[in-house]
Amino acid sequence: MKISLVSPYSSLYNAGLRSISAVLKNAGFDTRMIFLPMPSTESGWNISPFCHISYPESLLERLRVMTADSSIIGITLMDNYMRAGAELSNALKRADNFVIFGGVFPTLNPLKALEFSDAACIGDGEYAMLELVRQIEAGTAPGAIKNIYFRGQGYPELDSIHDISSLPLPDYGPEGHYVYVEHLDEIMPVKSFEDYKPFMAFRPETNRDNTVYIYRMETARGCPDNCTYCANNVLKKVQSPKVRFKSIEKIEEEILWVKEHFPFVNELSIEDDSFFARKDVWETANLLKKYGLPFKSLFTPVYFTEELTAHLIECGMIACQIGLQSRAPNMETIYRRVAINKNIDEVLKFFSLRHPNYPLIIDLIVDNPWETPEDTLFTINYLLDHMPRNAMIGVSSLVFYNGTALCNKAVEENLLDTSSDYQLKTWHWHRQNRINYTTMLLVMLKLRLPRGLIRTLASKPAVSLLERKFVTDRLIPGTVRTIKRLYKKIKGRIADKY
Ligand code: B12
Ligand code: SF4
Repeated sequence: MKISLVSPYSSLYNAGLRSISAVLKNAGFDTRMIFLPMPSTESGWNISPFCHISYPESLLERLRVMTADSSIIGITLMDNYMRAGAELSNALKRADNFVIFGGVFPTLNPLKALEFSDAACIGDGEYAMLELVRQIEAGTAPGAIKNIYFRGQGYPELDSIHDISSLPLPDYGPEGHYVYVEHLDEIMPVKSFEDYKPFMAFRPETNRDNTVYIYRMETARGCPDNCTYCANNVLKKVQSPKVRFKSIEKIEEEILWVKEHFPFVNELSIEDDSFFARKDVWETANLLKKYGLPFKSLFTPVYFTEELTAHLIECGMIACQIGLQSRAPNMETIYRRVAINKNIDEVLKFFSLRHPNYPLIIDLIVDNPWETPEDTLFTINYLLDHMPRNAMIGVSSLVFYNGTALCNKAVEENLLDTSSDYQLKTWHWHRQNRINYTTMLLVMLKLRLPRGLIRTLASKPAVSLLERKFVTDRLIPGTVRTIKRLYKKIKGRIADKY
């Protein structure tokens, strides 16, 4: 029996779907994996405030042909891919096949997911999918499977995989793997591991002689913390309240596999929500050092210590990303980050004094309806005073995820229109209909404009003059859109010329 597993994500990483495929293959089933990265529809240069990921009919037709032999079609989805999932399901659903959605979107929005699919997988999918495949192969009407919410039936009993080290390594094919190549408008078979090269290259156009090839990997699932806006808020309830760590041996097994099959990989990106929170993070770093693979990771201020960070850098941590989101006391409370932001002073001091040029990325959230201009100014002034010279900031627009504490608060206070497709709101600050003046100050900081200038523009009189409806709803978004249109035109002309 054939099973097609489809991913619409722009990154080919897909730890979840690859893990499911590996488990099915180990049990003797025949899977096909189809990756449909469409970076252009997700590009920051677009101007829509929603994630409009949609497919040309020609692509859908090719997919219909490719999946005609499949009894089951599994599609992985984050919220922003909801429409993509609906389009794929509408195109590929037949009377004699079964379409199942999995990933964060159906986990958080099962009823919405069931509008477009036969079933929604809640949380871990490996063994749920295996049981589904077995039942369908046996010719019985599938039902009563842990983690699977069948349309027309009730919410399922839940289960999660306690020992994630027991899972096989992710399935990278190449047999039976296909990737949509947007500029060719073609779904190409992956013929060798070498074919992954362009998809693992980091900014290939700017790094011609010294391309960085990144392998993304998970060493854990989950996060020890529980911020009110984060999907983990729900995942902790339906998946696992505790972080599940892979053993050092399992991590080593994956690294050895990568070295053998992707010898061109020269960097790792550790995708764990909070790498510094690993109990054996020290030893894990030693392992990465042993194999000479520089790495990037994410962390939360509360897990910072000088010794640990110095050790990680010594072991090859060449960049890291830290969640701050806001430094304003009100916002830290609203986000439930009072305790976990607590070491941020030490973090910034450490990098300012010891590694002023280190590529540290500080993540911030904007467009929070409870945040006042004063709150944002508090964060801006804090960063102006403490941020290391060459640190970068990531500015994301708040998206409400169904079932999170912050989303519930917004619904209770009538701040969110739940009849709209709010799941599709983009996180790009520059694609919003309204862009606050204070957001622009953060952007100036991101662009590393002189801090003296930003301080002047962040003065109270400047903010009270410019944080006004005409500026935030028309002037700034209008200017941003014009810049984007001009950029697209110039880019188009350059492309025509060469
Ligand atoms: C790695 C990661 C990424 C990577 C790789 C994504 C990829 N292609 O795989 C990158 C960095 C590219 C990325 C980008 C983004 N991400 Co991200 N990312 C993650 C992260 C940290 C881990 C995901 C992961 O690999 N988990 C491990 C695997 C094994 O678990 P899994 O994917 O959930 O899969 C399991 C189940 O869900 C299920 N399942 C999954 N698919 C399917 C399919 C079927 C058929 C079935 C049956 C089951 C099933 O079974 C799997 C195995 O058990 C999560 C955080 C988290 N806690 O999940 C955020 C997360 C998924 N990302 C998130 C977001 C918002 C984004 C961005 C939209 C925004 C941003 N500002 O970064 C972008 C989107 C980029 C884009 N182009 O659209 C949110 C999604 C929220 C939501 N409600 O949709 C999360 C949950 C972070 C958060 N804390 O809120 N991300
Ligand atoms: S620390 Fe990050 S990943 Fe963990 S709950 Fe908070 S936002 Fe989510």
